[in-house]
Amino acid sequence: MTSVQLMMRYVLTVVGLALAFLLRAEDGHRLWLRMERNAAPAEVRVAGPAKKTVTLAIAREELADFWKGEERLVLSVSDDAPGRDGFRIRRRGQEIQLSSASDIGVLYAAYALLRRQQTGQLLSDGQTVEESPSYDLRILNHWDNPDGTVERGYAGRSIWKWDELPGKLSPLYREYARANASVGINATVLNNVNAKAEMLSGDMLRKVMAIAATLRPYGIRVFLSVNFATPKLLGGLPTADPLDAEVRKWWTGKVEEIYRLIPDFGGFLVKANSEGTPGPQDYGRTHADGANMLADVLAPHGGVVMWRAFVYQPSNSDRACQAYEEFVPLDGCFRDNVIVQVKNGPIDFQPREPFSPLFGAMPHTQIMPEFQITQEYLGQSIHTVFLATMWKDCLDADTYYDGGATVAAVTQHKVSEKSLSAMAGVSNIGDTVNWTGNDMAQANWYAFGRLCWNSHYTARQIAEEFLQQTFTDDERFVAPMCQLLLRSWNVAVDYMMPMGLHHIFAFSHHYGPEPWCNLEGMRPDWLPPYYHQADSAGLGFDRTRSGSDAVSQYHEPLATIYNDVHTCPEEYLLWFHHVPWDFVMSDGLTMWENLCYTYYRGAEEAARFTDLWREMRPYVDAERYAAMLKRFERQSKDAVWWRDACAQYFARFSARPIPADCTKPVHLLQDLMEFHLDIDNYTAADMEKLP
Ligand code: GCV
Repeated sequence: MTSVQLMMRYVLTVVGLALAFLLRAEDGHRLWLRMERNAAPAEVRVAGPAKKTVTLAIAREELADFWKGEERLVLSVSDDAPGRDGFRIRRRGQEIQLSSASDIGVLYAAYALLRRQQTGQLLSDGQTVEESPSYDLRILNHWDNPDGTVERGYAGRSIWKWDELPGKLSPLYREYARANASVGINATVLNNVNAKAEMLSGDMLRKVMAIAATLRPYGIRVFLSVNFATPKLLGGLPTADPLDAEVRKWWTGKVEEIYRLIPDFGGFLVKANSEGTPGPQDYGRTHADGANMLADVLAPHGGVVMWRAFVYQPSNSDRACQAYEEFVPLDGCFRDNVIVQVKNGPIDFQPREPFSPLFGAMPHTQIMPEFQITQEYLGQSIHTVFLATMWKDCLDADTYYDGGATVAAVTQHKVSEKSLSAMAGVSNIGDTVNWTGNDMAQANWYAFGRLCWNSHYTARQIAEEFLQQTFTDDERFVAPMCQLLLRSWNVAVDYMMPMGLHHIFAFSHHYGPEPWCNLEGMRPDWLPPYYHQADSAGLGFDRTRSGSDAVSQYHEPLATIYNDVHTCPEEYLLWFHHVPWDFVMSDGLTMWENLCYTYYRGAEEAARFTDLWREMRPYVDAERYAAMLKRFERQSKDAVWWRDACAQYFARFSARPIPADCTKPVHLLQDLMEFHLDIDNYTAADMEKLP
């Protein structure tokens, strides 16, 4: 570096430091709701008869506190305004009217107006905006346990403080409700799908009641995950058989008890006969028998059953095929208040999966998508991976049902007679001060809500408005960071599992690579070699018609497109095919060369993320800047770890060298294979232990 360059770097650093000092320190707790409170309240009036609800009072207060415009605001609940949580905002001269058929719709309108203020999209005179949500139920799934731990949680402990409830209400509950309402989320499942029977004890239900009361004014209904064997485990019955009269009676009594405490209780989420959980199959019954029994008990109270389709057994059948095989024969057998909850891909929230073939395969059943906001398989709370891009990829995918219908259209019942629609996201929230561990991971909570509200929003639009509200509206920050967020999913896929590779993670905690992991005595479908199938001939899982035939679960023309190695989209190549190492891809390079180059490209791009973040220093407060820098640095090291592990490990099978123009690996394969990360609940200190 020349002395001029050194001087420039020094000057830039000093300027950066001075600017960062001037920016108020922030801990990320305010999320995207960083409006400054007015010194004097804005003029807000509630019109019409429904003046008194707490929800309307909140809407009024939010606007009085934070609306900066000159206009008077008039809120009203009226029958001629949009229903189903929708709203209308109309500007007439110096008055802005916010109306809806419900008070919660008015609250959503208030947050929409404040968002417009924050993102510079003010209404012109005469302009009217109308919105209504894409999905009826916009629901977070917490995998929080009664002991305060969070399964796949990377942001501290659970925000639900069961020990203190119902006597003490943490201020977090109200803040959580407000943040969710601000993006239109209207339901939450408080506890883990791997549910403990004790969740339904009288004591716990009184605690749930206290949370429900805090969330209610913000339009959020509470649901619980239930253990299917609760009548046995808690009720002392000899069986949990859904067709047993005593079992049904037990559930009826329990549900009545719940509704006495929580009149607007949402219903149950059930993980049954999946990964060892109990379920109706334990008694020779079907998923429909189990779901319908609970649905019948909940129906008189207006409750709903969300029954998960995440099922697979250690059988000879391809894991990717099993949910479809079990559920499609049950199409049309579920009650109207049952929704079958389907993970976006056929395996398990992998970095990239094709959409689950169940979307578009059960036209007589309400189906809802389940996405994972918490980044179990995407670098947890260390890596920055903006998931709206991935979720859009799924929602916009054409299932080819009935000649053509996207996953969004199918699940919003645009092409069937069904009515109740829902979308679930597995929460990334914990009690750490910035809620999600990684400040940028707040974008995924935000994006989930925004996409439930309107599945047509683009990932770019969501990224921009998140950045503007959560950090700054300075274009010098928003434009490059938006680019980074939009690239981040593809980059992570490139350095972890390109071209359709999947599930080659370290065992159990799923942080970091272990494509070699082959623990003796373990279920094969929990081990990476089951998925990558590397051998001297090639790489990838043969799901073609001559393999596991998973391709046939898709409607034509997809089945044929996926089945042919020459037409299969290259991002899914190794998902559907066992591909020879020398197979020539569309860029003229072999599969092996492409694999190596993609790993290297991913690692290079991850390193550039860190450089870019350094350039963002003048625009970000010191605290969040430093916390994110640490994470970006770790992410780029992890990308090299992934690259070196996978390229060198697969080279053992390909018997081909890593292309000469790729730099030398930083790590020796042997060292990486001997490294074992021991993490249960990730803390920042664990970052120091990684390769
Ligand atoms: C809640 C994967 C995760 C589990 C999770 C399960 C599920 O297997 O690793 O932690 O359990 O999915 O979605 O039920």
